[in-house]
Amino acid sequence: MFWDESVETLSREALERQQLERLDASIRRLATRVPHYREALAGLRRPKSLSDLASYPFTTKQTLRDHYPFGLLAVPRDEVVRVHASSGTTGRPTVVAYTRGDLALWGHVMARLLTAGGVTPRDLVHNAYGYGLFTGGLGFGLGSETVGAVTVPMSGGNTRRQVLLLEDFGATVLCATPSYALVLAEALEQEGISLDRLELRLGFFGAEPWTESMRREIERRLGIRAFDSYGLSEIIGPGVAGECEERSGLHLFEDHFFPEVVDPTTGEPVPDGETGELVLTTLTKQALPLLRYRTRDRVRLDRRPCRCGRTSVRMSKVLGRTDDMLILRGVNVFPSQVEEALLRVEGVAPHYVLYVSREDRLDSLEVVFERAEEAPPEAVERLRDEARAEIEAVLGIRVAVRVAAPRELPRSEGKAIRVVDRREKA
Ligand code: DLL
Repeated sequence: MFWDESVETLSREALERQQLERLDASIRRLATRVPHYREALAGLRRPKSLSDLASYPFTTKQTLRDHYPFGLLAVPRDEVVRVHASSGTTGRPTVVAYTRGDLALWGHVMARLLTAGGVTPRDLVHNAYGYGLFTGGLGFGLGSETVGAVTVPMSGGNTRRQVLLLEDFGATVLCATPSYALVLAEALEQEGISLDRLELRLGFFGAEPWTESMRREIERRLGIRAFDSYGLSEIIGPGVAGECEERSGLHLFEDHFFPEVVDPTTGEPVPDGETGELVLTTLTKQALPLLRYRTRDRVRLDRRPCRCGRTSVRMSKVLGRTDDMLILRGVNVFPSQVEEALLRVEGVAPHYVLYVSREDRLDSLEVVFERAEEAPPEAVERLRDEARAEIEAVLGIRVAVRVAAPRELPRSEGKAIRVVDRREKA
């Protein structure tokens, strides 16, 4: 049940003592080894308590861009053994680096994450996260190997082959983006492979937002228990936080990644239980330690003990991004709200895209979703009206809705594109 009980059930006092020691060491490393931080930290005192962290400067994606590709390294280049990169929406990717020690740390936190969901050395892990510069594939692969499970490095794509091997190898665990998990479910249905021919029992999904309704859909169609996994390349990749068998929040591996939640506008800390932007400080990373990194992910934290026995803070699902929030005629719209509303409607398939446009200086939103099955025109109309009513009730604004045919919308092998914003940017 635990990968490393001694660290996972540490008392809060012991944990906080360890965090402060590690924070102090990490800040000293940054100030002596990284020119950017030497400048940013000049004149600041060493932290005496964890709350002192709030007086240190933030790091943002822009900081990483400004020092592209290797300007923030805290070790000599010859200690680096791996790089990854995350594709940004604009221009150059964000590059991150690992020492051998960082890879061992990554394997350790990923092993904790997989073990918390019930993976053991007897499992066969079908890893359909993309391998390459994206951190999903190699991160989950490393974790699965660290646990000692048989690891199948499928990567994304070639869906027919994936379903064949899922069955032939008798995979018990699936790792994929939630949107790709549904593509696999669809392919299994198309190939006529029924669930009793599979041995799948667990799934680890993340890298993109997904809702509880999506979880139920994946669980039903793949016959598994689905767990949410969170992480980001800048901090380590997947392995920052993950659900245990209680599935009441994601245990954040705070002995290595120190979390704060701040008001995204003012940068001021918000109390536990309130939603704000997650800010992470690495405590033990070597190649690329980061101080107060603004993730732009909106979450809540819960420090109450979990029934599983782990003492680490739990974070909510990612409730949206501070920057994917759409503002339509003054109304804040999160794609996840639309997803929740849509999936409440019988006959809607979990594939949808939000198109935002502006005509005569007025924003409009069109939601295109697929129907689950072929249906006569009257039924399609009914589905459209019902979906529109659900969405409008949640958002409080008028939306246009189009019902696409089954399998009409493009499928992604990695992260799904849910929003197409056609408004001209100022
Ligand atoms: O997506 C790391 C990862 C891979 C996590 C596989 C889980 C599974 P990046 O490509 O750097 O890294 O993207 C990081 O993805 O800031 C979130 O906005 C989003 N994200 C990651 N996990 C989740 C999740 C990987 N479980 C960005 N729910 C993050 C919602 C997620 N969003």
